[in-house]
Amino acid sequence: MPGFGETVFVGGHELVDQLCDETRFCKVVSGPLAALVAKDPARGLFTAPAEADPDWQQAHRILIPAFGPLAIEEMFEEMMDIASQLVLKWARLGQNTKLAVVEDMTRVTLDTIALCAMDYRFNSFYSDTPHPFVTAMTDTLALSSKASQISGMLKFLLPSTHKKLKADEELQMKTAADVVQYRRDHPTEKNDLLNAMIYGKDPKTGATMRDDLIAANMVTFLIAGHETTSGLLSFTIALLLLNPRAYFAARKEVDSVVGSKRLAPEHLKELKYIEQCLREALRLYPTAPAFSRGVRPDRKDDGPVIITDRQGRHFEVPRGASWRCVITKSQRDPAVWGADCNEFVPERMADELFAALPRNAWKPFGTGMRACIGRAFAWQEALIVLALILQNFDLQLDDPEYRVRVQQTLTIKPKGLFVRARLREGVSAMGLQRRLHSQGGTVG
Ligand code: FDE
Repeated sequence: MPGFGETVFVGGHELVDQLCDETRFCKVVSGPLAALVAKDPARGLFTAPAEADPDWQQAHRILIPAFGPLAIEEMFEEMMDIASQLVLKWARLGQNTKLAVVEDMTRVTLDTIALCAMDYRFNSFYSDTPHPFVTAMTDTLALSSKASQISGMLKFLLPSTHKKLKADEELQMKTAADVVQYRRDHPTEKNDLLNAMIYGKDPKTGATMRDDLIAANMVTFLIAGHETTSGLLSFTIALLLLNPRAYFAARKEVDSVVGSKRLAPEHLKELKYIEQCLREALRLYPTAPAFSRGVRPDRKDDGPVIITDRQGRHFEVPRGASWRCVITKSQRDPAVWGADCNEFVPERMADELFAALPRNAWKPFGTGMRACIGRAFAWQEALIVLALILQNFDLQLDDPEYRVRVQQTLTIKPKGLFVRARLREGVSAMGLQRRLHSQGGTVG
C-alpha cells in the first residue's frame, strides 16, 4: 500500500489523458480502505485490487452480458415501477410541499438497483427511516471517505472505528448472503443480475461463481449503483432549473416524443436532448469525482514511466504510487472546453460533437478495463426518471436564489436542493396514476 502522503492529484486534461493509457497504467485501489478490503476473502468488482485478480476476472466476464443492452431493456418495467412511486408521491404532495431532491433521488436509485439486481424491495418511499442495510452502508461510506482527511485518518486508526466498520460490513454481507440463499431456496426464471451470477458460467473456464463472491458483488452494485446515479439525477435537475432555456427544450422534447402516452422503451433513444443534458451534467459534476491510476504491475519495460504536461514539464510516476485523476478539474479544462467551460451548455454534447471530443476528455464512468459496468443501467434509469418528471410537472426551485453547492463524500451531490412540483395543466394525480398503471394507454 502506498503511504498516505504519496497520492498526487492530477487535473489537466493532457495529464489525465496520459494516465488513461492502459498499456502503461491501470486502476489502483489505494488508501486506508484498501488495507481493509484486502483482508476480505471475497471482493466485489469495484474494490477488487487488480485486473489480475481471478475473482475480478470471473465476475467481470459473467456480468458483462448481464449489464448489456438487452438485459437492461428488460429492466424497463421495474425501473418504471420505482420511478412511478416517485412521481406519484410528488403528485399527491402537491406544490405546497418542499421536496428534498437528493433524498428522493436516492430513494429511487437505491430501490431501482435492488429491485433490478436481486428482486429485493427496500420500499424507501414508504418509510422515513432507512433500512438497517442502508444505514450500515452509508456509515461505511462516510467513514471511508473521511479516511482521506487527517481527522478522519486518525479516527480510522481507532479500534472502536474498526469495530464499527467491521460490524457494518458484516451486516451488509449477511443481508446479501441471505438474499442469495433465499434465491437458491426459491428459484425464479427472472433475468436479473442475481440469477446471472448464480447460474452464469464463466465463458473462459466454465466455472460458476462462489456464493460469498456473489454476495460481495450484490453489495458492490448497491453501493456503486445508487449514490452516483442519485447525484447524476440531482445535478441534472438543478442545472435544468438554473437554465430555463435548457429546461424548456428538454420538456419540449418529451412532449413531442412521448406526449401524453405512457413512457415506453422505444421513446428513450429519441430523447436526444435529455441525453445531452445528462452528459453535460456529468461533465460539470462527475458524481464519481476522481479515479486512481498507477503503473501497471505487470509492465515488462522497467524504465521510468513519465507523463508530460502542456508546458513540457515531465513527471515520473513511481511504481506503487497512486495518482488521482481529478475529473472535476479535467472536465472543465479551458484548453478543451473553451472559455465557457464552467457553463451548462447541453448543445456541446450533441452526438457528432460528443464523438469528436479529444480523447479522454469526458470520463465520468472511469476508464479502461475497470470502467463502470453499470453505465447503460444508470443511463436508462436517469432517462426514465427525467422523462416522467418533465412530462408531468412544472418544477420550480424552492429558493429562487439557489446556486449549486457541492457536498463531497465518496461521491458528490448538490447541497440544499429543494424544489416544488406542480402537476402540469391537464394532468391530475388520478390521471397520472391511471396512465402509469396502464400498458401504453393515453390518459389525461
Ligand atoms: C465503476 C465505476 C467507475 C470506475 C471507478 C474507478 O476507476 O476507480 C466510475 C468512475 C463509475 N463507476 C462512475 C459511475 C457513474 C454512475 C452514474 C455510475 N457509475 C452508475 C453505476 C451503476 C452501477 C450498477 C454501477 N455504476 C456499477 C459499477 C461497478 C460494478 C463498477 C466496478 C467495475 C470494475 O471495477 O470492474 C463501477 N460501477 Fe459505476
